[in-house]
Amino acid sequence: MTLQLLLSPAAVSRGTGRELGGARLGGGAPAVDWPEQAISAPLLGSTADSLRETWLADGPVSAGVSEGIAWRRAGDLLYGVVELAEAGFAGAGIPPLQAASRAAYDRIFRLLDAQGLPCLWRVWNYLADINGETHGLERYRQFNIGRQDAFLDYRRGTTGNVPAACAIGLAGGPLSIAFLAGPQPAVPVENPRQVSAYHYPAEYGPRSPTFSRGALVHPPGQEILFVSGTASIVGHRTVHPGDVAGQCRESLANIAAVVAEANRVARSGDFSPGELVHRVYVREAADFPAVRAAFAELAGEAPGTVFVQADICRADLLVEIEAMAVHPLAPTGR
Ligand code: 3EB
Repeated sequence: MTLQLLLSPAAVSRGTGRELGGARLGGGAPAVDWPEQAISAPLLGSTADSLRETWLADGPVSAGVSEGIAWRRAGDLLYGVVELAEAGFAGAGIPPLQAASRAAYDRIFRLLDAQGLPCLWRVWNYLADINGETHGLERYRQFNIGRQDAFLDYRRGTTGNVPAACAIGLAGGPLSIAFLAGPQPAVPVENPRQVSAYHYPAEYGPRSPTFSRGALVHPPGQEILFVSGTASIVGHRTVHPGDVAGQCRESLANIAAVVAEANRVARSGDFSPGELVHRVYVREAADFPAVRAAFAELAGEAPGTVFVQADICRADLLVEIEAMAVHPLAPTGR
């Protein structure tokens, strides 16, 4: 059961029955019948108003809805999307976003256990007003508490073997979490230039974020590299505050470091920067020309790159970049 990532105009919405799931970026596109994460954020430099990213399986898919998670399964691969309105979690004496985050991950872990596919490989997290403060705490930090609580609830480690991820702020909307899971653990990858996020010191919040810098995952016959959302952080500190081009270059240097680390353990041969598909989040639309220029300097044409206007999880971060690539794997290897 192999996977293929398809980028298409969102106007194309008829399924073939082989869609595992995906994401819709931008606004105002028709609904589809596979789990699709709505990322309502303006596309930058795109002729289309919206784009669709779809994971296609090469065999039959089954589908279900479990505790509000819309999911599809192909062989031993599972993709799901859960959206939770925070209002439904008010009144418990803890910040609603924190409660919703814990509930969302608790539900995901129950689904994975029920499906016998316990390993969370890659998670895409989106929340409204990520840098806003309520209950005396920045909302991203509330999310981190709820997420970590769920990992602890289900006796999952909160360091080391944790999924690749991104956590991005949108203008509004529910907490939205999409995920890809499988039967065997991902091979986590860290970045020697950065403190692991799960070891960030307390100055970034009472609980560290639970994600790895990257992950190698292995659908049968494939190796996929996921590079998590990557920002202008060296050690644990933001570098180049106020300099969006500098932040973009530093983010790409961090991605190069993650790819180099991944290549130490990759089973399918080296991943090269040129084969990565990037998603670039830019905080201020006005910074887009500078980001595009700095990105092109280092990454060249990079077909498949999508630029999106969205908020980053630290107020001083102006850009964040995630990336992925798919390799075939020789039949003998696993
Ligand atoms: C950082 O390196 C930037 O909380 O899941 C990047 C990727 C970031 C994932 C997450 C946060 C997350 O700390 C922010």
